[in-house]
Amino acid sequence: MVFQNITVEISGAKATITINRPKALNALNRETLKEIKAAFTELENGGVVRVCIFTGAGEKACVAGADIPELKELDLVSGKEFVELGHQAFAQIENSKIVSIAAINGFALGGGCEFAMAADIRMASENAKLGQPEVNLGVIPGFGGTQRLTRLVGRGRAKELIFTARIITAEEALRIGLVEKVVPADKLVEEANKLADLILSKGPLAVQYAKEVINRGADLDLGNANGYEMTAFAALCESDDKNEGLTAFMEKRAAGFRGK
Ligand code: CO8
Repeated sequence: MVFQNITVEISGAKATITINRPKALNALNRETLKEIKAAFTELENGGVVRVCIFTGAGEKACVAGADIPELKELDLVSGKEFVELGHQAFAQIENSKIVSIAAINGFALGGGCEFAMAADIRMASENAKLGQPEVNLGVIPGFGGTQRLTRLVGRGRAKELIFTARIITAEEALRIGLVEKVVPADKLVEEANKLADLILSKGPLAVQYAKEVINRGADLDLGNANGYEMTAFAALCESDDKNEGLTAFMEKRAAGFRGK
């Protein structure tokens, strides 16, 4: 598939999707969202890629938000269609078997921050700036920001950030739990790849089930959430990976997982 606004690189079980509209600071217009969705669907259908890194082209921005000229044209009907497209793309990433890492190089604002929050893990460069500045434009976060930010940093912090449109540094984002790691800008790609490789070295089914159980349990009461964990654990006990992982430990060798 040929894309105009993104690039897709695949190396073994690892993919990198780079949003590539640097002149608009990689802002998400409809076409870009459609391309992200199509590329990710292709990775899922291929069944080979297990970790996907998302990042932005250029030095300045990961993604500076939804595309502002396109936003300006929206009415009730087209506005709903646009938010639905963003929600679908981000929910697909969040719920996928593929683990996602947002490598935040520079600005991740508005829809860009929302994109990063749909990923499983967020790694930021020291110069990254994050925020939900939509109220500056007279709108609210529309790609899940009101909900995912609240779940990540708590209701009070989410409200303070969204009501004031305050842009925060990578350091503050780390402190409040909006990103998991901050690294020097020139090491971001390397560190994101190292993290991807580390995850890829683990039992594939175990990582996949862990993601599913964490996500499904997050919005449930503890009893029901733990029910998911028990079911997933029991299912893994029947897997080749579990047999291989435990045998390898006892034989003091590296495990050769096959994801079965
Ligand atoms: N969309 C389109 N173009 C953009 C965007 C954007 N979000 N952000 C920057 N650009 C463009 C600029 O217009 C400029 O283009 P040009 O050179 O042609 O004038 C170019 O990128 C470079 O930008 P600046 O000159 O402004 O660069 P600065 O370094 O001075 O500033 C900032 C960088 C601070 C990132 C600044 O560009 C900025 O504030 N951008 C807007 C950030 C923002 O408000 N993002 C949120 C957008 S709203 C949103 O994401 C809603 C999500 C939910 C959508 C729901 C749909 C219904």
